[in-house]
Amino acid sequence: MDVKTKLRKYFVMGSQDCDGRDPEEILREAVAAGITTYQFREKGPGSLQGEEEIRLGKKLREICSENDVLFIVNDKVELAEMLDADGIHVGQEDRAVEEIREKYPDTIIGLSVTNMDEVKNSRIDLVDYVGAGPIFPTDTKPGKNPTGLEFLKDIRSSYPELPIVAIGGIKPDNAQAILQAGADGLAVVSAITKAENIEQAVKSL
Ligand code: TZP
Ligand code: MG
Repeated sequence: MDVKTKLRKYFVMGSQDCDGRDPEEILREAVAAGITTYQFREKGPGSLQGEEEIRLGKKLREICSENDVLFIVNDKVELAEMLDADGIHVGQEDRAVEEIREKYPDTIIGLSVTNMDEVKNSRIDLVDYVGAGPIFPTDTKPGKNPTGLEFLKDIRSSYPELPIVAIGGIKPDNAQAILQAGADGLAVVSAITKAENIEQAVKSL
């Protein structure tokens, strides 16, 4: 399966997103229901750091390996190497894509973009996909203005072949519109972590 196909159902989660539930259990349920990529993102209030983060990362990495789910690490390049991740996802303020690509010729690199200027000013030629958003308002990562679906259409028309993963406020009821606007994949946090029924949530994305 190529990377674009693997990005289709992209679950982003750290322990801080789990409201006290076991992240391992949530990931297992999501994997069983059909997610194709998982991003390990320990970030913000309540997140694990250091040894605890590594310990959890190893367990989650193993769940992905056993189930043929791509395992991507957010921001932390050294952690990604230590966990033998399939890829690294960085934002505009994180480690430069050039530097990561030079050191890891074969890793999957994802880059966050929040507007067309960022897309045009980034080394799109060096990344495997862009994470575009927040598309809709979200409480999970407040502070950025939602782009709306137009952003996906704009990226798609400028870069017909570029894998695009949409993120931010994505729920089963807006999933189809997002795919129709040009996204190849749907990245979600709360649509899964806060779902009453994880299986049903994943299946309807
Ligand atoms: N980056 C842009 S929006 C976002 C991230 C990590 C959070 C998305 O969370 P949710 O709960 O799927 O809206
Ligand atoms: Mg980042």
